[in-house]
This record gives sequence, C-alpha cells and structure tokens, in this order.
Amino acid sequence: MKLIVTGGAGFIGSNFIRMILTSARPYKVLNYDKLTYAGNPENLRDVERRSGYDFIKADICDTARVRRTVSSFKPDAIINFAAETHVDRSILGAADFVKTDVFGTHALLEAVKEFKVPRYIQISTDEVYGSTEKGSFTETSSLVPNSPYAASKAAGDLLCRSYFVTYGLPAIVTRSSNNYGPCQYPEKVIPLFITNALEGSSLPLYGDGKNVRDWIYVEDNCRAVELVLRRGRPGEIYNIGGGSEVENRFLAREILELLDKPASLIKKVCDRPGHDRRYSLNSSKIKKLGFSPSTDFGDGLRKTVEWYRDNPVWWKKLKNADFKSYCRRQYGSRRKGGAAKL
Ligand code: NAD
Ligand code: TDX
Repeated sequence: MKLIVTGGAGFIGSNFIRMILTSARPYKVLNYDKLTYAGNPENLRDVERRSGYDFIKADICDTARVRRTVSSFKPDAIINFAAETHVDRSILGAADFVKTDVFGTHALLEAVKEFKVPRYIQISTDEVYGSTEKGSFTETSSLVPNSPYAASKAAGDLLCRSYFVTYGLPAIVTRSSNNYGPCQYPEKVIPLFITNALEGSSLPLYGDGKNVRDWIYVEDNCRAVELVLRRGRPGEIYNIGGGSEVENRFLAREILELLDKPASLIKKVCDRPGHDRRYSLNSSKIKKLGFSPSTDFGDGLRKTVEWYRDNPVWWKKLKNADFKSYCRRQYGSRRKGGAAKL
C-alpha cells in the first residue's frame, strides 16, 4: 500500500511512520513535511534508510506542489498529520493555524478529488468538541471549539465532511485525545515538565492545576490510525481516547516523583485564556473496529520520562534561543498576571 503521510516529521507522524515501516505489512511511504519548528528529521533517523521510505520537504498549502506530488506518487491513501498544533501559540497568533489547518486541508482534499485517491484520513483532535465537566463526547457531539487551534482543526474536519457529502470523497476523520511519548516537541506539557525537571527549572502549572486531559500513549493512537486506514468507513469519524483522565497537578507531581525531584519545582502561573477544563472521549465506535489502548498511563509515563532522560541530545537542541524567546513571551506574560501579549 502506497501512502503519503503529511507532517510525518512531527511527533505523532514520525511515530506512525516508524510503526508502519517496521510492521509486517508492505507499506511504501512518502513523508511530505514542511519542517516547521515542530518538524524534526532526527525523529526518523533510525528508519529513514529503509526501502519504501521517501521524504519531500514541502508545504501542504502549496497547491501546485501537492498536485504534482499526488499525481506522480499515485498513493492508495493520504494521511494528514500536518498541522500547527500548539494551543498557546494559536493564542499568540492564529494566522499559521488558519493557513495550514484549513487551507492546507483544502489543498489536500482538492488533490484527492482530482486524482481520485482511494482514501483520505484527516488526523483531528478531541479539542474540536470543546470542554465538558461531565460525561464524554461521542462522534455526533456538537463542535464547540474554544481556542483558535481547535477552531482551525474543526474547520478542517468540516471541510472533510462536506467533500464526502458533496463529492463522495472517501474522507475519514480521527479525533484522538492528548498523545504523549517519545519525540514530542518540548512546548507540550509532558515533555516541557520532564525536561524542565531534568534541568532543575520550574514546572509552570496553569491556573488551579485541576484541568483534566485524557492521555493516550502515542503508539496506541498510531495503531488506531492504521486500523482506521484499513477498516474505517469513508465519511465516518472515529474518537480515539486513552481512557486515562488525569488532572494537570497530579501529572506534575507524578513526573517529579519519577525523576526524584522536589514538588517545590511546581509553580502556579496565570491561567491560559479560554483554558478548556476537561476533555473526555467516548471511544466505543473505534472499539467496535477492534481497538483498545494497550499502554496503561503509569507505564507510558515512566517509559516517556526514561526516553527524555536517556535522550538529552534530542531535546537540548530544541530548547534553543527561539524556544527560549517563545517561552519568555508565553510565560513572562503569565507571571505578570495577564494574558499573553499578541
Ligand atoms: P507536531 O506539531 O509535533 O507536528 C506537526 C508536523 O506537521 C511537523 O512535522 C511540521 O513540520 C508539519 N507541518 C506543519 N505545517 C505544515 C505544512 N503547512 N505543510 C507540511 N507540513 C507541515 O504535531 P503532532 O502533535 O504530531 O500532531 C499531529 C496531528 O495530530 C495534528 O494534526 C494534530 O492536530 C493532531 N493531534 C495531536 C494531538 C497531540 O496530543 N499531540 C492530539 C490530537 C490530535
Ligand atoms: O506549561 C504548561 N502548563 C500547563 O499547565 C503547558 C504547556 C500546559 N499546561 C496545561 C494546559 C492543558 O490543560 O497542560 C494541559 C495540556 O496542555 P498542552 O500540552 O498544551 O496540550 P492541550 O492544550 O491539551 O492540547 C494538546 O492535546 C490536543 C495538543 O497540543 C493538541 O495538538 C491536541 O490536539
């Protein structure tokens, strides 16, 4: 099976590519990635020489490039992981989110339509449903996105739906909960807290720390995406939850315990504007396809902490001058007690 995987140099995309290149099934993969600050070729060093893997540095918003690539590679499926993904950055400025997550998705859908690609998978997120204090979202719950990131992802999902209904385009959407594991860029809470703790710096906990996220180990999400690729039905949406709902303050304490660091490293900072209180997914539909997560949160967090502890070269390069300047904008304004400046 020939796949174009967009955003394959990022966190989930690279874990997905590694999984399929090392699986028994005969996949060929073209990784189509712009290599933004979040794209990292190091993530695939161990598999990049395998036969059946190729890489192209390109933007999904570049319609002509997308068309040329799809027309010459002739994929059996396109899986779109490419996106701007960090909520806090979308609060600082949403333009790149609208470009990539909406216009980029549109460019891919147009190419799928023109070249009659047999399958298209849009990798989306639980954040499109917004926040809920009680119960869990199903695939038919309303879309109530609260951050510019979530709104741009919801727009991409709706474009997929409209192309299915209008043109019969074989689009499927997956909405997973928060992923964690190796190779996640250290702006996201788990790698940020782990690497800050390893450096002996503070863990900035937003607001009262009682916000809840449902964590899924990245390899579990990748298995679910592959299952959807093989057995999902066009026009359908599949929630992929980890079934591990955890408060952020508990998460921070667990990480510090695993690293034998003091709880005094936790520093409460001003809350994220529009901060969703709780995400929770009902995943019975994907369970019916035969999926269940196999990594328990305790084991997954331990493995993740060990991976960052054992791979300082990987993350120290990323915590560079640009990253520090981003942190100053992000956390400096939070310490002063205001929302981040635009
Ligand atoms: P990431 O930020 O680690 O990686 C994104 C990748 O997309 C990078 O390699 C980047 O270079 C590439 N990219 C960005 N803009 C591009 C463009 N215009 N053209 C081509 N490539 C571009 O993201 P991630 O955490 O791996 O997330 C992957 C997908 O999964 C995203 O669509 C995200 O919305 C979704 N998702 C993520 C999570 C999570 O917890 N990380 C949860 C649910 C859904
Ligand atoms: O420094 C921090 N302190 C803190 O308390 C950061 C970065 C985050 N947090 C809190 C905010 C959230 O409640 O931790 C929680 C998780 O934050 P993020 O890692 O930024 O993830 P989240 O906002 O939940 O979004 C993630 O999950 C859904 C991904 O970034 C998205 O791409 C995905 O769609």
